[in-house]
Amino acid sequence: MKAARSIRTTGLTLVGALAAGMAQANPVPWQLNMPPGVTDTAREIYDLHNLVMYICTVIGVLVFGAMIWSIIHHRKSRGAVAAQFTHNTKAEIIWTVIPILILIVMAVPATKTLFKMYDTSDSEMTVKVNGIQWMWRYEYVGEGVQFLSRLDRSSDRTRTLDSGLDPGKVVDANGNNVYLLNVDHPLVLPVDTKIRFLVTGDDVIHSWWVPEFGWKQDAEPGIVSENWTRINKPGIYRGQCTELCGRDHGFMPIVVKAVPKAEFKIWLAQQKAADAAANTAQTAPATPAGTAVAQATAAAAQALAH
Ligand SMILES: [Cu+2]
Repeated sequence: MKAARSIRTTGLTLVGALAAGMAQANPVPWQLNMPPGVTDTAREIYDLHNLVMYICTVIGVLVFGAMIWSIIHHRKSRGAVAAQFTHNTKAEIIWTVIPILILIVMAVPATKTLFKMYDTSDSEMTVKVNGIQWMWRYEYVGEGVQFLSRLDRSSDRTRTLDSGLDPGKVVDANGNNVYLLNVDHPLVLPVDTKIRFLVTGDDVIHSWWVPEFGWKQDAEPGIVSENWTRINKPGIYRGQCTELCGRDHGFMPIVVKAVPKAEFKIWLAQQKAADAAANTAQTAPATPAGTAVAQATAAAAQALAH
């Protein structure tokens, strides 16, 4: 009874979340199926998955139905006598041709989607993703902006042996548990933009995976792999490294913050200004003039931030 109620409540929560069009990638208890995703690619994969699932269900019902019916109706206690023939050409042709047709029906849309997934032409921007033991480096190619993205300090403190801290208490602003799923610097990306990713590894093979985008890409040292995405909805999307890459493999999550285009431009300008200010502060001599330059740059960064 209690379980039934909890399933019902969870179901309602899930329906509510879907109805609100919530772009939150956090898992929900009793969640079924893959996430429909927030990119066209993810949506197509989701639909393909459902199509194949329906076909499998129909085949399963027919095959098991015929088996169960035969077992019951032709059982020995009813006096059934087994037929003695060994070959039936007509039956063999049918059970060869029908599966081939079913496979073709499934392969056509799947291949179309695959071709689309590998087509990185007409990308509007490029992000280089570099897997490092055990963090990610993101570089906005041509913009001069790059940074490291590491496990957030709260998860890191909690996961330390004998920390005595409760993983259940590592939550985001909305109270969702983000233990081992949060980073210090998320990858900020614009929505409605075709973004090409160049994915590589610094030391060992890692794999960059955000389920809501519908694909994952191995990050291999010495090889630059391509992929792309176009995010349709602003939101926070979480992922993980999915290649066993060493001791702290489980501690290199991925967080993508998708924002409207205008907001992204402001963010990028802020990053550039902040980098410039940091460089000036580092290289400028400790003279009143140098300090003035640093202050002016910092002021410019501030102005851009508001
Ligand atoms: Cu890794």
